[in-house]
Amino acid sequence: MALLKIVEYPDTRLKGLAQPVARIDREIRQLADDMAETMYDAPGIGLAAPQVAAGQRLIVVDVSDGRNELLTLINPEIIEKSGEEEMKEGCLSVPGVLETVRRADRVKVRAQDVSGKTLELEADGLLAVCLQHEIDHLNGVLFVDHLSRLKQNLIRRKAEKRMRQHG
Ligand code: K1U
Ligand code: ZN
Repeated sequence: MALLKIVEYPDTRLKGLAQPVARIDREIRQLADDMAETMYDAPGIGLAAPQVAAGQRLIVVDVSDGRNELLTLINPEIIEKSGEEEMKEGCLSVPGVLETVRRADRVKVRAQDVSGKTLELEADGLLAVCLQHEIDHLNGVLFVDHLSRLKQNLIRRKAEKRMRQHG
C-alpha cells in the first residue's frame, strides 16, 4: 500500500472527465487500496481517482464513525435522485475551505465492486452527499462549482495565494 499525493485546486487535472474502467485488474485494485489508505490518512470521508491524478472512474467512501465501512465503487453512476438538502462540504483538493452546498438528499447509485459485481446502493444524509461529491469529481466538477461566482473567485484567489506560498 502507498500514500498518494492529492492534487490541489486549481490544478487542471481536476477538471477532466475520468474514463470508464474497462477491466478490473490487479492495477485497479492496487489503486483502490492506495486511495483508501490516502483517504484514511488525510483524513477524509471520500476520495475520487482524479484527486490522485488517476483518470479512471473509481471512488472510495467511508462515512462511518468507526472508519470501518469502506465502499470502493468502480464506474459509479447516479440512477435516481430526489429531495434537496444543504450541507457544509469540504474537499481534500481545496484545503481550508468549507462551504454550504445544495444537493439531492437521496440517491440511488449503480456501480461495480472490486470483484466486478454490479451493485445498487440507496443512500441519504451524509453518504448521499459524499457520493454526489465524489461522482462530481469523476466529471471534473468541484464543490466550488456549485457556489456563486463571487465565492468561486474568492476561493480561487485564496488557492492561488496558497500555491505561491507553498509551491
Ligand atoms: O472528495 C474529497 O475531497 C473528500 C471530502 C469529501 C466530502 C466532505 C464533506 C462533504 C462531502 C464530501 C472530505 O472528506 S473533506 C474532509 C472531511 O469532510 C472529514 C474529514 C475527517 C472527518 C470527517 C470529515
Ligand atoms: Zn472533493
